[in-house]
Amino acid sequence: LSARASTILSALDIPIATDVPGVYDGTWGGNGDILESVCPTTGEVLARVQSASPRELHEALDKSKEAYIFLRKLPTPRRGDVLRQLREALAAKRDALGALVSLEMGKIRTEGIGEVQEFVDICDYAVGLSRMMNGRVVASERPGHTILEVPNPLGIVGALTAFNFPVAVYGWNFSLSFAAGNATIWKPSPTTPLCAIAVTKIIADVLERNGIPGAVSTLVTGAQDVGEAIVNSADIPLVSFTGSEAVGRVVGKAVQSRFGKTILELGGNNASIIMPDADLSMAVPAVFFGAVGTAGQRCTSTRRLYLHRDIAPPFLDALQKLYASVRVGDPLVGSTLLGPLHTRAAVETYSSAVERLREKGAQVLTGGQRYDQDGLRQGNFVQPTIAIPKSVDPADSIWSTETFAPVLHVGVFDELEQAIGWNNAVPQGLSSSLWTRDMRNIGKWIGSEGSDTGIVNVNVGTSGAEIGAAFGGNKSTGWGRESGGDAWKQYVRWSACTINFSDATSLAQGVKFSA
Ligand code: UN1
Repeated sequence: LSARASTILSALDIPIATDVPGVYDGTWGGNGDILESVCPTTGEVLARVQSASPRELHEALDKSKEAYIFLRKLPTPRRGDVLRQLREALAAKRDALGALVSLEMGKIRTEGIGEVQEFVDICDYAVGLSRMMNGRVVASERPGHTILEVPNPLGIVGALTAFNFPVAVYGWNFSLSFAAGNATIWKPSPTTPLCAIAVTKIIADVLERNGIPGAVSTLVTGAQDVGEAIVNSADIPLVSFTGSEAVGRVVGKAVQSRFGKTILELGGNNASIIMPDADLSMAVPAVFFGAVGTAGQRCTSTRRLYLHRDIAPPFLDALQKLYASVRVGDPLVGSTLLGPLHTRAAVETYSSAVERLREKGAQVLTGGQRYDQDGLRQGNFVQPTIAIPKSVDPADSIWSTETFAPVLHVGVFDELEQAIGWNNAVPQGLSSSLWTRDMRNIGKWIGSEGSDTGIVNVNVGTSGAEIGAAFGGNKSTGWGRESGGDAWKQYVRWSACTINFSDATSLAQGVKFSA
């Protein structure tokens, strides 16, 4: 193993030069298939991870059930206290864990650390929530009666997470799920098992110190079969899935067919709209970050750019200058802005998307190739690309599908209504952003005639949401909401309890039923 990798793994107590156990339910194990964690920058195999066998999966579920029975009795503010300790433990490892994200996933240093910060932030949020996960008292129409709406834990929550946020998405789910009193079982992306193992070690340590069973945060690394077992398990009332629309459709149907609940965080196909009165010194760098940041591998990445005709030429000039200045290379190097795509397969997806754009007569302003010079050839590096398709036809797959790579599609409009129409005309509905100084445009944009996405920004790019707001999207993005807002309410079962404190019975709606 390279020194670059071994330093990072050692700092997080991940074994080097032996197979790494990838299953945790209070004890570590892994007798299933081997998953290889491959560094997207160098192509080196970072570790061989032992995934869950069917039997271990079964045991992990049993352990999770027992752990839930323990956790549901712990008062909610006490759970909050454990999350406060977890917050401290994560913050203490912020740099080391951030480096592992850069090493294994490929995002740049500041974004790797930022992702750990998201987990820290959501812990803080859940600590606060742990004193505020309140139900309601409802006025009853009957004398001497009271109605309570009571949140109770669900049981086991399954979290199936994606490669692009290998730490934070579990953080969003685990923090709220734990505060609500559930055990959580985590199947991470098969290509980022080390991040999951490192996070689980940190959580397990905090749980152990508090005498809480480790299986309240169970880890089962594995491939499709492990995911399917969670999706189909009647013991898991809520499945939170982050990934593609194609897989999300299968997960959604399967969970629905057994009357389970889902939180789906699927594709984004996010647009930024630039009005002629926008401050371009703010808008251009924001579009640059939205489209090129994380090498275009956020659900919230900017994929469509709609420019008002009056500012289109200067905007594109300024944007191309930024694209030309991008520093590409090892994401662990502090000055790098563009790391690799996560997998070889993603490079293929990128190349065929660019090919299709060319076939369809799009003008490729910049990019379109792999980087294959020395130092980059071993990794999955691709040039960030700006393309102007011949026309804006939202029905064309160029516009209607999400390509998880740094490809930005540009269209030119004359009226805001037209751009909002284009924004809304795609199947996905995650994030969108309008750049303007005119409050009339803002009113239109955030109102009933405006953007139909879950995240609707003004003078803020499409990506980089804070945890305080509910995160998620509408339409084929799946309607799920995670982290802030009312997201916690999905991690509980609600009981409407009518209690009669009086000495007489009475029926609702004044119904009489006596002989
Ligand atoms: C994702 O891409 O799945 O808004 C999550 C953002 C981040 C989270 C993205 N806070 O870009």
